Amino acid sequence: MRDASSPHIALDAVGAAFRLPGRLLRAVPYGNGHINDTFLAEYESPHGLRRFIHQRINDRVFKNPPLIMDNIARVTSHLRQKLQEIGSPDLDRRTLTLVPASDGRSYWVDPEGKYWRTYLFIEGASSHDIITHPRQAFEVAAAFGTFQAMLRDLPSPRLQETIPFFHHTPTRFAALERAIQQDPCNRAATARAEIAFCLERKAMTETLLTLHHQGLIPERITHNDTKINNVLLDDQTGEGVCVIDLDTVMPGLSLYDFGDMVRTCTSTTAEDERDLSRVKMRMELFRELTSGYLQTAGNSLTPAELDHLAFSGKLITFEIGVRFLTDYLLGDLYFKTARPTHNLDRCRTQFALVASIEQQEEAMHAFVRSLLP
Ligand code: ADP
Ligand code: GN1
Ligand code: MG
Repeated sequence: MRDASSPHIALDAVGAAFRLPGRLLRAVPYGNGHINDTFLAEYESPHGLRRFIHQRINDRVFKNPPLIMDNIARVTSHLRQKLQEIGSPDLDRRTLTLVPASDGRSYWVDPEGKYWRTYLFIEGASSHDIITHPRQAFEVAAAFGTFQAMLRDLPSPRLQETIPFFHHTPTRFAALERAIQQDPCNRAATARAEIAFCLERKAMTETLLTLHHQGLIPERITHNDTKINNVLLDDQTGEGVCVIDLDTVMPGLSLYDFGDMVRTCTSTTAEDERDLSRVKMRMELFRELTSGYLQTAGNSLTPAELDHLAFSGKLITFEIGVRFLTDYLLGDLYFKTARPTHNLDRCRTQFALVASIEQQEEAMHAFVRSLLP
């Protein structure tokens, strides 16, 4: 189990490495991300209190942090330019803004060789782990849909792949099969039902890639981690303000993004809910989500993409469940966990949602069709 709080980190040294105003007052671990170590830091500046996010990049997950930072710098400056062009009043809240390190680079390497970056803290907005109002599903989807639309004309070269085969479902499935076979922690016996659930559904893992190879689903610039808490919603209006967590922005399929929104925005339960009777795909939330996505990214979607919106929810929920199960079998090496069976619990929640989507997939699909001209 990885410890998220890391008490020995000297955040004053981190702060000193970036071009920040004034003196560090305090810094605390922040947010519920599963990957990076995130801190909210307050500085006393000549203009009053200023807040920033310091983030230590997880180098087990991201093997080449400078490559990620190169993508993020290109993406955020493109977004800023697009926002400027449309006269957006709120530039510092509508896209992440990197604070440069003292040497002008977008990151700093600490004496242990760990990579750090700093963002302006986005004030007056919050990330949510659970949907509490249907409108939030619309706002999350509209934010990711707008993000995708604004990146359509990102100047070349192609973005770099920060994690190769990230959403390549057959590769994820093969990793699970290896973990089952090797069973290094003798945990497979405790997950027999979940393993059987996976093996029965292997066939669906190829579907999107086949369509892509047939030329029916194009490569796009996608976010690839479109879970609900990677969008900040305005605290006053509830509007989707800013898409965050840009480490996995890279070439991908739009259905990866829509699918992960279905996973995290159509059930009112947490990702690790243990009462599986509560885990349900709620049609009302799917309707909001689909409307938000089609209103912002819909124009550019091909018929095959539109035809697979409902399916993508099932596939990506299944894929993330497969990843949680794999990590459980391997001894919790990848995702941060808070208890010994945390990854197994998360996997069970995903598979309960997959089962719920299977029961409603035809109705979801019919709703998508009803929105099309
Ligand atoms: P991880 O990759 O670990 O998920 P994130 O980049 O998503 O890390 O950050 C973790 C959390 O920190 C987010 O869910 C969000 O709550 C918060 N956060 C990150 N960046 C900002 C920011 N610039 N302004 C406000 N909150 C932020
Ligand atoms: C991780 O970083 P975070 O917590 O937003 C993971 C996603 C998973 C998600 C499951 C780089 O997202 O792929 O879908 O957990 N990010 C990475 O909650 O692996
Ligand atoms: Mg995140």
